[in-house]
Amino acid sequence: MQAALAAMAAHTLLCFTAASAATNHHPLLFQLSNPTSFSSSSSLHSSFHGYSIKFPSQFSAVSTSASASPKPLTVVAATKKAVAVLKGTSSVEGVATLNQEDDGPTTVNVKITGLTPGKHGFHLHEYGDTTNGCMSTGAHFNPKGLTHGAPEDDVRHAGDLGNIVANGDGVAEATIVDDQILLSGPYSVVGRALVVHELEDDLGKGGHELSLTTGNAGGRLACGVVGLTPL
Ligand SMILES: [Cu+2]
Ligand SMILES: [Zn+2]
Repeated sequence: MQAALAAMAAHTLLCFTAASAATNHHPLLFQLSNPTSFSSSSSLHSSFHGYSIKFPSQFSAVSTSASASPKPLTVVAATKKAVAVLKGTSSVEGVATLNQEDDGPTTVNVKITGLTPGKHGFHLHEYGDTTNGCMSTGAHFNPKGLTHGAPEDDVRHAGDLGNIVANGDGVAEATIVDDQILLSGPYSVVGRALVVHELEDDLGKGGHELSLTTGNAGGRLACGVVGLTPL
């Protein structure tokens, strides 16, 4: 019976492998295509160990030696902490840490170097997607569907964190306390991205056609995905 299951599983594995290997010639395909690979169940076992395909539960007999599944990731701590490492295509880079205690506001400590002196728009953008650099992080995080504004405005994007100011050495350091960029709940910003901009954010008041969407803050110099970090 176990041999039959193993053979079925092997067939399943071969189908999976053949499908995925059709275009990239995965070496495992050739190993399994060799009939001697099926001559004993032990060789099947060794094949499974090196390959992460998950079998239906009825095939558990051939994968009982797999290590115990890891505990599911849960975020239950009252205090949450996250970090974003900002990088881009220029020399601008930095780190932001985010802390939230219980249901209080989030405190962002940010330091960014390589900037031109002066104000630079600093936002929490919707997506933690950097496949196309900072461009693919989407627009300002805006779960309430409002227009762009200043952090202290009632009408603002949740992601509107205003400006950070670089000194004469191009270094901007700031501590921002904000109650709209939470680290838990349905509007959590974990998995989204912080972005620092080329220009000053006019906070929605510049009268430019982009003022009410982006604050007319110009290009995206650096960005980083917000991810959980140990407390
Ligand atoms: Cu932005
Ligand atoms: Zn905005």
